[in-house]
This record gives sequence, structure tokens and C-alpha cells, in this order.
Amino acid sequence: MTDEKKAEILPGDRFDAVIVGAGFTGLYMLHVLRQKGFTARLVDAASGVGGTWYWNRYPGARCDIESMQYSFQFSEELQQEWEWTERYASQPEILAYIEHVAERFDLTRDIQFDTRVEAATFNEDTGEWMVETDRGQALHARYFIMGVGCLSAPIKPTFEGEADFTGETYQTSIWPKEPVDFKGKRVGIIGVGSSAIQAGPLIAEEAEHVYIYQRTPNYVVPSQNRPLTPEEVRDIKSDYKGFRAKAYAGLTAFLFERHDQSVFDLSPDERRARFDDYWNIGGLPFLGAFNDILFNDDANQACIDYWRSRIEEIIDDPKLVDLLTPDEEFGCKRLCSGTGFYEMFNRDNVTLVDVRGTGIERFTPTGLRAEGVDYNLDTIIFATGFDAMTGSVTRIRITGKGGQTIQQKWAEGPKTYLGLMISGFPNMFNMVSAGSPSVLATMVTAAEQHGDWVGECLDHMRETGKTVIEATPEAEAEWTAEVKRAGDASLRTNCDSWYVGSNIEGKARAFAPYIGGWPPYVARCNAETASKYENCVLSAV
Ligand code: N01
Repeated sequence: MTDEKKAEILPGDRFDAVIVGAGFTGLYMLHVLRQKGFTARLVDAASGVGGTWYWNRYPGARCDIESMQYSFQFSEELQQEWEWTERYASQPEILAYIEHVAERFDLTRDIQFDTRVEAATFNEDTGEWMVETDRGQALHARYFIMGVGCLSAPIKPTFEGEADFTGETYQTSIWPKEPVDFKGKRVGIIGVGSSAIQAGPLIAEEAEHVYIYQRTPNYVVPSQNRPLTPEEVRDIKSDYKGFRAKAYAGLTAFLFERHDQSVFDLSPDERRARFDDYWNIGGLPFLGAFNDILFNDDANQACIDYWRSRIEEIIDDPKLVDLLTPDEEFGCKRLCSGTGFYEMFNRDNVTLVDVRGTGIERFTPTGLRAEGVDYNLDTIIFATGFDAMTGSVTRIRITGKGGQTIQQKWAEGPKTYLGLMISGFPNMFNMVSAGSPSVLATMVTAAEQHGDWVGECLDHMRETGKTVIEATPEAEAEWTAEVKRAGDASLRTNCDSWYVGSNIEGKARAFAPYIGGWPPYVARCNAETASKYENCVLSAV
């Protein structure tokens, strides 16, 4: 992006909407508002579009939703013309796609890059938001729209002695644009979440030695990534609309074969054959092998037994198998989809360091000390995750009616109406985040659904001469209870994970995304629109 192409910065500007975040969600929202004739300014801290795909440039970064589905469907021309090369797209390819979309729909002229939104305050007299940036600007807008992502507030633990470490440190979630050279280096990776699982095997191919510091193991299934064949692409594109419609009708808004059978409907041999089939399909669809893996403890244990038998086939050292086996439900955390993760531990230059005891105690000038042992390292990589779901919202000082802040409002966990609106914060829309399917659905499809919903809502406001919309406290309480009910019905609330916020000390435990299913969620949103917002108060100031 050249500087000339960046939107001109006009301090004190006034817009119909200020949108935060230039990922899939914010970009689509901007497109919708422009189509409808609203004025909008989109603000992003990055120097280019892409959101999560702008920042997460670590080796091996790749999506775990199939590329033919992890893409926009609002433009038939776009989806027909864009060529994905692999079943699961890599970060560079996804970023190139998002840049293409921004260019194709001429979005960048309304985007202000290299600017972080620091605060937003609702003015009850004017019904407008004032959005303050780290450039000292105050942008005024009727609507304040957050498209800030679910996994975009990175976290990094701090260790004693960090400043004395003479080597290089990196963080997967804010990876440099320039390639990092690991040749001949002793590399330490802290964490074994999806980021480390993707990065580790590739770094191990290059580095002299890789130490993986694992506090809690994760279940990993093979992604079975491969190049897309011209035939399968042609097949989908021959009826892309029909393909998308089938995905839309599914529980997670992405299409994969789900068997509507219990683990216990099959004999042990048939069950194993079914699991084998799904292992070969790989990735998140592995969970579709049976309908009760995430809902029944015994079915879940059968899945764990199968998984373990496969890992035992891969890893030579049985002690490592024990160390890499989680002691929680399968699929409770987000299932990790990897390539060569377990195989990596058969390499002579990879060491798994179990840090469940005293942990990583400190950094030293030449590396780090963990569990009482000093490790000499040239490079240390933090793959330590995010303040997920709410962190990207609460790191902004958002103040609603009566001086209430979002931090106060969400102190005991996120409270929303349909995930989209927050009582006490009129004219603010929080897209594809806590309280909606978001991370449990295809994020791009979720971005389009929310973008269309907000667009229609703003149309209605304009047509009826209303200027302020706010969800009622009753509607918010009912929806927040529904989000909790749906979470409690799933095994996914049982373990510690970023879904429930337990990776952040002091954060209230709450299963943040809505797990009640995509079709019922969309039906609720559509009913609200059809009722002309019966669960909201609309007024004019
Ligand atoms: O982060 P994580 P992530 N000492 O939170 C460890 C999406 N994503 O970036 O579990 C030692 O999963 C921590 O240990 P513990 C995807 O949804 C998708 O990898 O707290 N270890 C854990 O092992 C994913 O679920 C893809 O005990 C420490 C790790 O750091 C989500 O993003 C790719 C520590 C953090 O794992 C987050 O994944 C990448 C300490 N002091 C990400 N502090 C795709 O495949 C933390 N840890 C699409």
C-alpha cells in the first residue's frame, strides 16, 4: 500500500459510522455501508488490511476452515474468479485475498491505517459517539461499529530476567514481515496451542534444535491439507450458491459430512473404521464422525482412545505419548489441526520440555531456566495466545450511558443482545464476537451475516427518522442466559480454555461464543429485524 492510497486524515471528522478493524468483518461492514450511501471511516492499527491475517505471519500460519468456504460469498464474480490453491489456505494466500477484496471494492479510500482506537464515548445529548485515536484525533459518528476480532488481543507472559536475554524474541501473533532465519539456531517455543503446533514442525526443519515448552498438552489431528484439484474447484463453482446454502444450513455454517449417529450405534470394528475415515478427512471435520463426541462423556472417551492409538503409531517414544496426552475431554478446547506435529518429536533436534511443575522460572542472558534446568537458546518464541473474545473490545476505553464503561459492564463476563448490541451502549454494534457463534462458525460467513443485519438496522433507522437504538436490559438478560444455557449443554465448558477466559488471570469465567447453532442464531437475528427491533428502544434526539 502506498502512502498516497491511504485515506487522508481529517481531525474532528464526522461520519455516519466509525468502524474499528480492517479484517473480514470490518471490511464487509464498510462495503455494506457504502452501498447503502452511509459515510464511514474504518480505523485499524495495522499498516494494511487483513486483521488477524495481517499480524499472524509466523511460519506455517494457515486457516483450519477450508478455503472454498473461508471466503466471501456476497459477490458471485469474486468467488468465481478467485483461485484458492490449497484445501486450507496459508496466511500469505488469505492476506493476498483480503488485499484483493479491498482493492476490488475500492475500500481503502475510507480506511485509516496505522491508527489505534483508544477510547469511544457515547454522548447522550447528541446520540453520537466520539472515537479517540492514538493520533490525537476525535472522530464523531452516529454509530460505533466494532469488527475487532475474537483472537486479536495478544498476550505474553513476562518473566524475570527478560531484559537480560541477549538473543532474539518473537511472538507468533505479531510476527515481523521480514522472514526470520532459524538456520543453526537453538530455538525455544513457549506454548503448544494452534500457533505453536503450526510453527514448530517448520521451524524444526531449519533450526539446529527446537525446545517446545509445554504446560498443558492439546489434542491435535492431522489437517490432511493438500492442493485443491481443478475438478473439485470446478464442481463447487458450478453451483457455488447451492454449496454455500448447504453450508449455511449446518450448525457451524461450514460444510462437512456429519454423521447423525452415536458412537454406540456401531460395533467396535465399525466404530474404528468410521474414526479412520474421519482421521483421513482430518481437521475440524474429524468431530463429525459421531454426533455425541461433544455431548456424552463415554462417546468422548471412545474418541480419546482412538486418538491415542493413532498417536502411539506416530511417536516412537511411549513416554512422549504420555506427556503429549491431554487429561481433558476431546474437543473441549478448540481442536488443533496440524501437519507433522507429532512426527516432529521423532526428530533428534526436537525436545519436549514438560513445564507443568515449577514452569519457566526465568530468562537468563543465554536462554531460560525451566523446571530447574538452564537451556541455552538463540531465539525464544512466545506462542502464548490471546485475551480472546472480549480482550480486543475491553482494551478500548468504551464509555456508554451514565458513564458506565465496557470494563464495568462485562466485569462478570460478556452481556449482549444477540452478540451484536449491549444495553447501556446505544448505537454500538459489536460484530462477530462474544454472544454470537463467531469462532464456532465460519468467521467470514458470520461477518457477512452481521454486516447485512447492521446494514438493515441502519436503513430502518434512517427510514423511520430514528437516531438512537439500544437493546433493552430484559432482552440482553434473556440472550445472555441463552448463551450460558447453550454453553452448559456442551462439554466445552468443562475445561480451561480461552473460550471460557481461563487463560487470563482474574477474568470472569464464561463461555463467550454462542454454541446453540448457526441456523437458530440466524433465525433469532432475522426475527428481530422482521419485528422492527421489538427488543430494542428506538428514539430520536
Ligand atoms: O494460543 P493458545 P494460540 N508458560 O491459547 C501456553 C486460533 N488459531 O495462539 O494451556 C508456559 O491456544 C499455554 O499453556 P496453558 C485457534 O482458534 C487458529 O496457539 O495455558 N506456557 C498454551 O499452550 C486457537 O485455539 C489457528 O497451560 C504458557 C499456549 O501458551 C487460538 O487461535 C492457528 C505460558 C497458548 O495457546 C489460540 O491459539 C493459530 C507460560 N507462562 C491460532 N503462558 C488455525 O489453525 C501461556 N502458555 C486456524
